[in-house]
This record gives sequence, structure tokens and C-alpha cells, in this order.
Amino acid sequence: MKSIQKFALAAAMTGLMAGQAQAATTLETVKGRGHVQCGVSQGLAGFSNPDDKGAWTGLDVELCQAVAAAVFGDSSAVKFTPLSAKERFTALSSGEIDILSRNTTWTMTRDTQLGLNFAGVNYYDGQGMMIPKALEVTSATELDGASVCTNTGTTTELNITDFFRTNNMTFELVAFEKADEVVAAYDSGRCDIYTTDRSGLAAQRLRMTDPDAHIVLPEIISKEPLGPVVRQGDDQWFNIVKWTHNAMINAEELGVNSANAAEMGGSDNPAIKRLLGTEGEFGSELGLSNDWAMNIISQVGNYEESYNRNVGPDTPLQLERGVNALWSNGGLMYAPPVR
Ligand SMILES: N[C@@H](CCC(=O)N[C@@H](CS)C(=O)NCC(=O)O)C(=O)O
Repeated sequence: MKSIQKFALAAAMTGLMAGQAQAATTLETVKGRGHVQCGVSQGLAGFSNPDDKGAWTGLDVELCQAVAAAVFGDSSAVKFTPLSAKERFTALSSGEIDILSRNTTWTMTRDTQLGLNFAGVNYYDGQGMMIPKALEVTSATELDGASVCTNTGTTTELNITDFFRTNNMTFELVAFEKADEVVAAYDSGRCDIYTTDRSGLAAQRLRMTDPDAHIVLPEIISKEPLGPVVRQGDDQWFNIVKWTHNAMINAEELGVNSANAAEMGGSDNPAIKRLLGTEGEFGSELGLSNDWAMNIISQVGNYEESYNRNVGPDTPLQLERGVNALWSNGGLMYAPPVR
């Protein structure tokens, strides 16, 4: 037995013999600390990005603020840990963060090998490619022999390799740990292609010396369902993050938003009453107060508000709702009911 395993076994036995109490749950740890610790990117406009005063903004940031509103009734009770793609899962597994909310794709091995639970999908994405207009290429299939800039520790690296191989094309992968390095390398002409999630391309194009000199090709080469992640082994915390996300989507569907939530608490619609806690014990069954979702919606907003504020058509990213529309509008956003 490796010495580290022996140590863990001895520590566990000592704990058992001493009748030691169970380790604290994530909710207890979070409450004791007084804030949620949320892992985010190192800066990606629209998703998790510090503003000029250093305050974090974005769709992924607001998900964590919503969890803080659900737990503490205070959306500001959250601190952010910027993480590279490579560092993010270790930070979650080790307990350094309570939630990873960082343009992270739900894949099978992240569930099975890394022991993680995705609490939902807050942005359905796909991988794309950006190229300088000057290349005068209209399809990725014309890019045989290209050099490709991307991030290490991502699904992106794997998908681009599949794409070139299945199309019988050669390529040179130029991978960096930090997104800033990828942006700088591509912008300086080191690569013909910048590949990442299409939402990421929309954000990073704005950082180029001349954004208009680049285009995103039409091909979508993968499925990238992005969402918040927790560790396996704490179903209560998993439920809290999952239902925070669901509450924001259900609120949009029910027409409840930050401006009308307080008034909607008095609605006759039973689905709205259950969501807002004026009927039932749905919050206390999560380990929270019954106004958990009222706090999320009044302090952060519903999914539509968060989407439009951070990544929607009126933001610099200009991302149409597309597949991220509610199921009732032909999209994929569908939350189970509060029932
Ligand atoms: N969704 C992919 C890619 C995630 C990723 O790390 N993308 C880069 C490129 S957009 C990024 O987040 N950069 C921002 C940063 O590292 O701060 C995954 O989960 O592996």
C-alpha cells in the first residue's frame, strides 16, 4: 500500500474509533464561511469577466450569485476564484471551490473519471473556428495543413484533432494554458485558426487588434453543453445548484422576473406560488428558506434577464437565443417543475 493510502486509512480508522462526527456538508461549510466560493474563468466576456472595478460579471457569475441568493438571501455573498481550464477540476475536487461555473462542457468522462456532477446546462454551445478574413476561406474543409491555436485541458483540443483526422487533413496544434496566450498568439498571426466554443469565439474576437478582420466559419464541429459543476457525494448541494438553475428557467417560463417577483408572490397561479415559496415547503426541503427562489429572481433575475444582460443580442457578444431559447419557444431550455 502506498504511504498516502495507509495514512488515509489510519486517519479514517482513528475517526471511526473516536466516534468522530461526519464531515461537514457543503451547505454547512458554505454557511459557516459566510459565502459561496465559485470557480470561474480567468476572464471571458459575457460568461465570467471582471469589470473595470474588478467586480465579476457574466452568465456563469450570475449563476453563482443566484446560489448565494438562495443560500444566504444575499446575492453578494459569493467570492470568485479565477481558474484556467487545466486547473478547474482539481480546484473543485480538492474543496477549494464549492461550484465550478466556468464555460465547462458536460462530458461522460467528467462524470465518470473525475467524479463530478453537472447541475444542468446554462448555455448550449458547439465548437467553432475563427480565421482571418484575409485567408479567403469559406469552409473549414479548405484548411488542410493549418496551424490551430487553442487551450490545453479542454474538449476543444480533442474535438479539433477528431475533425482534422476524420476529414483526412493535417494540422499543427499550438496549445496554451491561458486564454490570454491563445488570443495573443492568434492575433499576432502565429496560427491560421483560433478554435474554441462559439460563444468563446464571439467573446475573444472582440479582443483582437481588428475584430472585423476575422470571421467565424459556419461549421459547428461538436456539442458543448456548458454548465455548473459540483463534486459527487453531496446530493443536497447538487440539488441546491441544480434547482437554482431550474428556478431561473422556470421563472422565465412563468413570466416572473426581477421587477415583478415580489408582486407575483401574491399570484393565484399555483406554479408561481410554489416557485416563489408562498405555497409549500420546497425551500426547506432543500435545506434553505422557502423564499429561496424569490431571492434568486428578485436579486439576480430569471434566465432571460441573465442571458440578455450578459451575452444576448444587445451585448457586445450579440448571441441570439437560438437553441438556448425556452423549449416552449423551440429551444432546449426546459426545467423540471417545482412540484
Ligand atoms: N468548454 C470547453 C472549453 C473551455 C475553455 O477553457 N475555453 C477557453 C477558451 S474560450 C476559456 O475558457 N478561456 C477563458 C479562460 O481560460 O479564462 C471545455 O469545457 O473544455
